Amino acid sequence: MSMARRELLQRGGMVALSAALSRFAQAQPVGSPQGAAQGAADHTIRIGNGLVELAPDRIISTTTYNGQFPGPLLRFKEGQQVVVDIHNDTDTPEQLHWHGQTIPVDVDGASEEGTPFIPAHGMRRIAFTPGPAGLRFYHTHLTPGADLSGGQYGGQVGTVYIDPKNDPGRHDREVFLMLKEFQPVLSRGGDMDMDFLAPATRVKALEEAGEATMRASLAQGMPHGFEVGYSLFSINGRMLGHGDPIRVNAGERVLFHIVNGSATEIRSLALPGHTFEVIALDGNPVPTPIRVPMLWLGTAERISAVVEMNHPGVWVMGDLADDDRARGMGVVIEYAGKTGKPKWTKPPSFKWDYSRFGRAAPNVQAPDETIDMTFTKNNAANQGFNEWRINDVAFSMEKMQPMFHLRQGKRYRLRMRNASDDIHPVHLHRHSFELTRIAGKTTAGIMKDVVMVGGYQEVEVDFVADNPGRTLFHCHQQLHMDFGFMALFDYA
Ligand SMILES: [Cu+2]
Repeated sequence: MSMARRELLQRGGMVALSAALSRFAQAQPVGSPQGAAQGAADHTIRIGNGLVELAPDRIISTTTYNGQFPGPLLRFKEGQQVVVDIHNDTDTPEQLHWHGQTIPVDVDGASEEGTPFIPAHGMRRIAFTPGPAGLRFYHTHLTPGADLSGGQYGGQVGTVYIDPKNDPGRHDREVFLMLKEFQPVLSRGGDMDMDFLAPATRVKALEEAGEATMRASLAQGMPHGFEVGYSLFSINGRMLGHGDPIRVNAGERVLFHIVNGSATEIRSLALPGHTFEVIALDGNPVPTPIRVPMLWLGTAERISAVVEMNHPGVWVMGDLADDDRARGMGVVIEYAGKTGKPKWTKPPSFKWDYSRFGRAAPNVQAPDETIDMTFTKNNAANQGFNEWRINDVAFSMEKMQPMFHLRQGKRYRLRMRNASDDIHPVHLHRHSFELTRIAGKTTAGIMKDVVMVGGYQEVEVDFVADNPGRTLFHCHQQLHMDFGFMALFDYA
């Protein structure tokens, strides 16, 4: 007898059993909540192939949620349980990760932690209590490695907004933006801007070590490890100029919720003549909401920002990189009564410094323990791909061994030291962390679940071990994650 059937019998559901049995034969009712296995789900997600029309002559076939890209916007209420049915119509077992939520291992959506797979041509019903409030997202969580049709290279990305118990602030309306590239190709060198972070302070020892390792590899005749580039770029699944414009009225305050849904890319966003008042990072309100002329989002980062529409016209809101914008990374903002060709002007130069949104921290709360992590790159070491290591260990998907052991209730500091010249948007599952030191500068009060660690820089974040169970830490750059850049925490 299957687990599912035994559970149903124990709940005394003989009457409902025959009707329910075919439906639940492949399901795995999970979570403690009574009744989660009965009745209709609050949301149903179907993983399957779909067509995405980025532009009339740019229609791509990829794996999607509910046949659309982005996946449906899911609105949850903070603290109010949801039941979600996830059907997998593909030939491959799947994981659906609820990024940025403090939920149990069983539903988090990471096999490394022990979340059961959604079987190929099967389904899982899950139930969980959403939180914390704010902008989250959901995405597939596999390691496709060299297969650029798999994982987050495809269309399995959607936005989650968890409505807070209290209203977040004054605005006239909300607009959700999903930034995403398609048609990935392997290349031998990145062209991404790596020079936008502040402070720019590098740690000399990390730089010397990283440069020496790289020189030695090249001297042995190794090529540079593969990178990924894209030919198509989109906002909300449409290339610039091919979706509906965002229509605004002069004087309006528009709250943008922006998700970087990329598998590998760091994105920037500017709107000529306007500023962004950043009110939340990764969905969490910031202590100091200030105005900035542009936004930068590492892979999987989110920003909520209010734009006061005080510069009438027809504008391109887009990426600073001309090539990426020309290939679709932008959206038109059109004021009522204004017509003409959308205009783009390059904004003045500006460095992205997380600590601007924090509060000064003369006395940062001391952690119970500090965990040191050093990130290293082994150039082109794995079939031409760079292999990534944390404290000299590349994560093994076969062994899945926890590297760090936590004690419940303790406050931990991660001191991350990047001995490579890449920026790594690192992510901690099932917890939020507080930024405490960015490239030598102390800060406090900024709660996030992804942080960009600059090339040869050091970043410190603190978190409280308050959500027991295996917890995955990884770089959110898909190529880095798939080739070693992961580690598991568990709770003793
Ligand atoms: Cu990385």
